[in-house]
Amino acid sequence: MDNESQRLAQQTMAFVLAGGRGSRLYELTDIRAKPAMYFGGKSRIIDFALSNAVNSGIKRIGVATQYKAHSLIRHLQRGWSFMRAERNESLDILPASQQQNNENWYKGTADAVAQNMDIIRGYGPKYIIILAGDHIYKQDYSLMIKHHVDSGADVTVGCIEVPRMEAVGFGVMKVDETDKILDFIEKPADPPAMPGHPDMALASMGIYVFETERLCEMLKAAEGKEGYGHDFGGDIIPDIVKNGTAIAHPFSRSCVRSGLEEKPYWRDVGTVDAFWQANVDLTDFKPELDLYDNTWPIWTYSELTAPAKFIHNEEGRRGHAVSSMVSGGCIISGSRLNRCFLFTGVRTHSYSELDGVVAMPYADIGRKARLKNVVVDRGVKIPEGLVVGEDAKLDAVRFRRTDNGICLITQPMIDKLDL
Ligand code: ADQ
Ligand code: ADP
Repeated sequence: MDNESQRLAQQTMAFVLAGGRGSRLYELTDIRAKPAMYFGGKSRIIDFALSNAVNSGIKRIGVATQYKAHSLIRHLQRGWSFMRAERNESLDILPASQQQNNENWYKGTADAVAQNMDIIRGYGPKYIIILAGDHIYKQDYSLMIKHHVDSGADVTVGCIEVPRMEAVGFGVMKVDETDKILDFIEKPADPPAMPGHPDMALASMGIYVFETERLCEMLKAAEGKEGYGHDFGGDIIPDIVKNGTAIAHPFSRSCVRSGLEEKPYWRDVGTVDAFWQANVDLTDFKPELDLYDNTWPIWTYSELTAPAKFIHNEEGRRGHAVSSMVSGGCIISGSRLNRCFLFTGVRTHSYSELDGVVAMPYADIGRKARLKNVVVDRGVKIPEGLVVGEDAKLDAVRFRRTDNGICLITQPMIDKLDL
């Protein structure tokens, strides 16, 4: 980070959009917003965007919450209170107006910013970086802010190359050799390919840098327009591409990588399959994401726990785990684990066999259970002898089984079983 980009980061406020539901995670987001989902043992998904902001030198952060915000707000209060006013730091939690059970409090992502403009301007940031609270990646935003300032554009949009068919869920852009965005289509049914790469498309990461006053004017001007959907990807960005200057900032220019990481890492863990895969991938011999990189820490709320414990049971059966990650407070008693990811405080009891299990905090795996390729929600008590992952038909009836054969198990699903 050079001095210039550091100085710009200090003049910037990060505004994190954390209100979305993440409906493709099904029951996992019934009680919590997607940004509050656990990821990688200790953290929640939102910790990645927030840590990137802090590690980039940004001192002002606002988090807009909306859908099922309780777990998220509690996490932010517990884990992020180290931001101190005495050091000119702040983390403001900005819930949509307090009506309950109404999913339209903020009309869209741009409205979430517009409604909080007074609070943002109160801090006087010259620049604002809009972030989504639901991706896993490490990025030095100060380099992107510098790119924005150097180019003099109205907006700078973070972008990444994705397989063309996956781009249907993203904003897709066409750029020239100076990074100017020539065309931007939100969620196209048939995403345009990148020149020379027929299988790839250039997708928006949903990260935008603006000059604050300029954004304020644009949001005000948009209000009067017919058909305004209050969305950055659907309205504001395409409008700037047509009537102003929008610049694309390739993720590869500001992603943070340790010696271990070969490629830039950016994941949307918005489906049960993607969530399972991204966690299990971390147990690889050489994972694509380095969680052990002390130079770019992922800050979080960490419960006080005793160390993980591996024990023989009374009959001498060993408890062991290979190619697995086991968080604090876990007790592996007389069970065998392979390719598993256990979050805080998980218990596995004697003679249980676990392969490809992602178990959220305080899950409890009963004796003689056999689980293969599952996600177990927080605190679920898996009964003695339960077998999952060996009979696709039965699993599909009992649990939420994906086309790729991953089963999501929650406590209500267990309670309904007739064992
Ligand atoms: P989407 O993925 O559809 O597209 P969107 O639903 O707009 O994302 O949500 C973006 C972020 O804002 C998410 O973090 C979500 O949690 C949050 N959010 C959504 N509605 C909100 C609200 N009313 N209040 C507060 N927060 C809210 C966007 C862009 C695409 C881009 C992808 C990249 O529109 O162009 O490609 O993100 O993931
Ligand atoms: P099993 O695996 O046979 O079902 P348990 O899970 O009841 O057995 O306990 C196995 C062992 O785990 C206990 O004998 C003890 O050593 C250890 N253990 C269980 N709970 C705790 C705890 N709260 N603190 C420390 N060790 C514990």
